[in-house]
Amino acid sequence: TAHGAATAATERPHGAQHTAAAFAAVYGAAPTGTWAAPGRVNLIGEHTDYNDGFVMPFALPHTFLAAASARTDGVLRLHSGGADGGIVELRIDALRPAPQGGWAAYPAGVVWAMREAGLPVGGADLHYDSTVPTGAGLSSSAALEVVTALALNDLYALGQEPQQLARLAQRAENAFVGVPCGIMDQTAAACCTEGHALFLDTRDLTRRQIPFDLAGEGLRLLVVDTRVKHELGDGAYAERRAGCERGARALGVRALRDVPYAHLPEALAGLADDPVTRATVRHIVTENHRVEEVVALLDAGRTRAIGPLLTAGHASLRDDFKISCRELDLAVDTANAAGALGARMTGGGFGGSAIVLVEEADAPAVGAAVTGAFAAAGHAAPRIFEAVPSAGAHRVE
Ligand code: GAF
Repeated sequence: TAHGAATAATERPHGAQHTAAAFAAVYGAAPTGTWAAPGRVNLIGEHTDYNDGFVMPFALPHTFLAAASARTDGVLRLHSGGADGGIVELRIDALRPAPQGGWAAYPAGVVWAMREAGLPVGGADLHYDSTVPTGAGLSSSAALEVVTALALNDLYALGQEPQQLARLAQRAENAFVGVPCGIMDQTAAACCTEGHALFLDTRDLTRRQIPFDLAGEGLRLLVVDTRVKHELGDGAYAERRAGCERGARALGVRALRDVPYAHLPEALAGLADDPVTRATVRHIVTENHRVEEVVALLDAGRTRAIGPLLTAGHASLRDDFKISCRELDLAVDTANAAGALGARMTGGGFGGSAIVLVEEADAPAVGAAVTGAFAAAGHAAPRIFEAVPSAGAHRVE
């Protein structure tokens, strides 16, 4: 199928050997090792992770690769195969959090967060290659942070568990880069396992790997990258986050996770004079409930039955949380009309990607319908590929 070909073409254009060879060309010696961390899609549980709620991402086969060696002089050198501008050279004792542009802030922030945590990390040379689409809502930033954290963890024998590396990566993004994200994306990059979705409670960080063998069940999960660029740093994300905190305060709870689904009608009645906060609360409480319903269905082996919950989640993000856009709505509506089992936007919103659950036999027609609808509406062609639940961060060589 067309999307199958797209997957094959984008998954591994480089590979670890290419990345190690590129490192040697840039720095003049072979690297000590090469590490990988994946992008993700979120199956269900959107904007719940900063409300102490539930999420269920899985890892994509698309990864950030880092070839790396330690240095003894406290210098950090960063080079990316995908970015212009040569080597970025920094002194690790001079790293300071500041709103800063550019890709190098993410790995530099990880080194800063490790030093802040008192970990004995030193300098390093790193070269990166990536097959994770950027700005597509597929967590390329978290993949970059986590692959850096894992490489340094191994090079300096820091002894951090994957979830601790995810925490350090989130701290880098929150405090150094200045994006107020939750813990979902970094945990997905660090902790996902092949063939599973990761059910994560973001309050206590307990997690469960839920078997999610789409191919084995004759299903496909398509990613539709709308190519509408989303930007987490643009203020809308922080605004939604503040709205959730306002809701929790108004309801007298620590976080919106503490509003039981069964008490939603009373909670909403108490917010009758504030329609924006009311809709915000309704999204978070119903979304947490949808995650629990999806988990119950997957545990019962009823994968096809999650489709309507995905679509309901999209409606909630569109109508209550107000973070969808025309292209995402078109992808979801067209896919469903063409016979998908369910579809929703995934990730932070305002662009990026949608996911579509579909019978294997219907995948080509559904993909073609979405492509056709985008052309008819005058939108740029979407990039459609298949998402196969893949491994979390690991050492490659
Ligand atoms: C972005 C953030 F980085 C995550 O923490 C999460 O809030 C997500 O948006 C929405 O579910 O990916």
